[in-house]
Amino acid sequence: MWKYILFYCATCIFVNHAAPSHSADNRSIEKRGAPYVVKSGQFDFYDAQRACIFAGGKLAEIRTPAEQAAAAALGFEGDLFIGVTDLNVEGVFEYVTGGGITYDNWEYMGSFPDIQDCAMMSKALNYGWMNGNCGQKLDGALCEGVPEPDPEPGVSGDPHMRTFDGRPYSFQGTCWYTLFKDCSSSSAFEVTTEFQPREDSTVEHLRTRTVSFNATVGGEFVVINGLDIEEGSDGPVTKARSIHIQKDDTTATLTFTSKDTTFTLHWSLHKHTLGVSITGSDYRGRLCGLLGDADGDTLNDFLKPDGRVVHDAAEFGESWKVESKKCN
Ligand SMILES: [Ca+2]
Ligand SMILES: [Ca+2]
Repeated sequence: MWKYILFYCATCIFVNHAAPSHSADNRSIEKRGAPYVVKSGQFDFYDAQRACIFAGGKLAEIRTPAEQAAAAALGFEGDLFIGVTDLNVEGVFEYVTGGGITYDNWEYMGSFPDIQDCAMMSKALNYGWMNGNCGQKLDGALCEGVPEPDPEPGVSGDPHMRTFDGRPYSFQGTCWYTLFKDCSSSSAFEVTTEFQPREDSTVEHLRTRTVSFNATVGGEFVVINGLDIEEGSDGPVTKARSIHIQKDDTTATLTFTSKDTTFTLHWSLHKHTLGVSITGSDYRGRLCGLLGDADGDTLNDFLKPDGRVVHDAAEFGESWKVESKKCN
């Protein structure tokens, strides 16, 4: 299973390697405010510890009033475990990774402190600390040191584009280009996108954005221009539809499946972003276009239609221009 997400924004396109979720920990909801991250979920203390470690950090070890204030500023709901316990020596609170605590903000030491050994931060106590049962399921974990997702969605400016294999590059084309297509002999599908200059674009400094895209699967096609959808086919559609579309006021999601692979395009008109996620392996190394070949190797991504791999982003980008299609 492999999965990628591509984003177009006003001036940028990038693909995020979204890791598939394998565990309940990883599926937890996240609320972020440096240096802390809330992992929401029905966690006991040990689940909470795992959730933070799984995310690349640890349970929050609050050491100063400023850190306490930063944690409280997250404004989370409910009660969250933090990295403070007296599991080792009753009555001696330590950070979970070691060392006696240098700061505390206890509001309540529990009704049975001898058997209550794990600290939580509670909204009901104005984010003061409460000593409680380690096995109790709370509302989540307060983690620290959790790295930012890489790359961050919504970054503007460079890089403008990122391939399926994660290569970032800048390319400001105008008109229609092949975003990705089936490059095997079956040529089962092709997705093209139209770029147009933004309002703030100048002759010296061309800045373009995606305004529409076209998915063709077999004889069937869908054009999404803004949020106007045009559908059609070359001939009578004798089988079930290949392309499925869901739309609301500002976004459209288009999916199609070929062999074992499902392609999902998330279009946001407001941000001019287009995300592409892929599940399946049959097209590994068999795609081509602006998003590269998706074989897992970043270095060979600038593959032109003539089969040559180049280093120049502009040369690569322009090689995928669809000359036969007229601009709007
Ligand atoms: Ca205790
Ligand atoms: Ca590649």
